[in-house]
Amino acid sequence: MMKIPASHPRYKSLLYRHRVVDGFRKGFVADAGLIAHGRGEAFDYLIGEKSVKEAIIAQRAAVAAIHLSKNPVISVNGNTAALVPGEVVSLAEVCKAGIEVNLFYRTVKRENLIADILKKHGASEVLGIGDHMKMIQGIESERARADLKGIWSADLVLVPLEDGDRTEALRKMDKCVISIDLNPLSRTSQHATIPIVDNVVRVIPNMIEFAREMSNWGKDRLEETVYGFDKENNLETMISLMREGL
Ligand code: PTJ
Repeated sequence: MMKIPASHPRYKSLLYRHRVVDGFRKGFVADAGLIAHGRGEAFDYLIGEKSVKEAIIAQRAAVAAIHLSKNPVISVNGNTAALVPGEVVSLAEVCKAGIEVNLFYRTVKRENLIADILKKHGASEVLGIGDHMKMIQGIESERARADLKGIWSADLVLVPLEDGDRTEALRKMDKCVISIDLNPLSRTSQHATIPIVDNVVRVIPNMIEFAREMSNWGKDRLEETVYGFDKENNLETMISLMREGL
């Protein structure tokens, strides 16, 4: 990976950009993943590249929902594997969630590379690999694949950085969908049960912290946090903040 001088004023942004480029060169980030990352950078700029209050509220509601769920699964694609592989494994551990590889531009090679990365970061089991998958109705792409032990039977799915064809289908299956997408207007953000409009590189570490904090909370307090979340208001505020940012 290219060495970026730590003194560079945009060090962090460049570091993450190069992680995605490096992932593309190694063959596990899709070429379109580079474009997706650039789009994310632009939205992030508009919110000051920080987790704003509304994003934190969404993240806390998301963690409370995960703690209340019976079979939560974190879906991992190429960009997520490049940006926050270790953090995803830690979050899954704290929340007792499954980890499943799920790709839009699926190839077996990419799938296996991503599973290896997650295992190298400590994942004991990575779902979504192999030929024993069910196909989710209403999705034309390879994203329809769902592991019987994972997304297929999950009551909650966390979907970081996704194109817009799956969230609606998962909602139709009565699953709670938590999205992480910097675009508040995307179909994913609009259709998710709890959309988090923030950068995945900040969201996952925040969620780990909140998950630890809430680990001994009772059902009532967790439910209060989930039901207190106002999705429409949250998304509208995020859009206003971006407008102001412009
Ligand atoms: O690895 P694959 O094959 O599953 O493909 C992954 C990509 C991301 C290429 C695929 O899902 C795709 O084409 O996604 P889109 O339609 O470009 O949507 C990605 C969304 O994530 C966009 O709304 C971006 O603004 C947003 N985004 C990009 N980077 C980040 C992000 N959101 C949060 N954090 C980011 N770092």
